[in-house]
Amino acid sequence: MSSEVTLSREDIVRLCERVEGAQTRAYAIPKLTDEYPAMTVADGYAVQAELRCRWLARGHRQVGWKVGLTSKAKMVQMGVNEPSIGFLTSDMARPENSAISTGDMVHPRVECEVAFVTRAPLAGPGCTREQVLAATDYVLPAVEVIDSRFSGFKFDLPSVIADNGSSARFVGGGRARRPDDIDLRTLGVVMEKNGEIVAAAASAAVLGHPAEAVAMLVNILAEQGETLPAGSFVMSGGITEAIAVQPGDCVIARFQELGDVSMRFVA
Ligand code: OOG
Ligand code: MG
Repeated sequence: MSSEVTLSREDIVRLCERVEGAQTRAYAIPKLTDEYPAMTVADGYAVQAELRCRWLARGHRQVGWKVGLTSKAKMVQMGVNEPSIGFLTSDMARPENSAISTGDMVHPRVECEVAFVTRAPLAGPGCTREQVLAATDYVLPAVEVIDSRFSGFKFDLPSVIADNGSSARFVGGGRARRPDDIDLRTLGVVMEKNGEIVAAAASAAVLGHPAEAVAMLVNILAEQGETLPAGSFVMSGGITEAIAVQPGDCVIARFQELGDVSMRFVA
């Protein structure tokens, strides 16, 4: 990590509790840098690590990780110029075609992503796209429902990292494929909301190739002294910009070669 931890242990715990309260009770908070303007990316990850410890201690099961802010569309939308990572737990998963409640989220948005499931462990530094592809069991289409806990969905990198990359829900579906059976750079993706196309892009939007984002994740994990175990579920980052949803909305993400993922939102 190019930055150092500057927050005290007390401040890390305090900020973790603030984020945790906003996540579990679904209310908006000001971005953390309003109070801690000198907060660094390393500070953001220190708060995220504390949050992860608490979720796991409470019995939540980690299923993998997500990479975010990997596409130009997302960086422009959020005003950030560097990717970030966050953890995913089993209770964030929702079945395909299900009704997802918005009452326990602040201001949910949906984005189309390619998800990877690994069959061999991966470790950085220096992890490459080729190593990721060799360790991948299959890829599948997914929709991430992100929910920044920050007012107006406005944040900077240290704040969004502390908020676990806005992770809230995710839905995998469609058709799982072996990574060497398809060209992961050129997959066309269309997001429909209530029958209308609201976003479209190609998978190369994610760092030229979604496996590149997974390699970057593994290298960020290495900086935190972690590896990516076999059997991990990894969301490689929004291909399109994120679209706001509300109760009554029906969303279908259509992926070339990988099929569709649908869900609807209820109060
Ligand atoms: C940060 C999370 C970004 C992605 O796929 O780019 C993300 C946010 O936009 O709230 O998940
Ligand atoms: Mg995402």
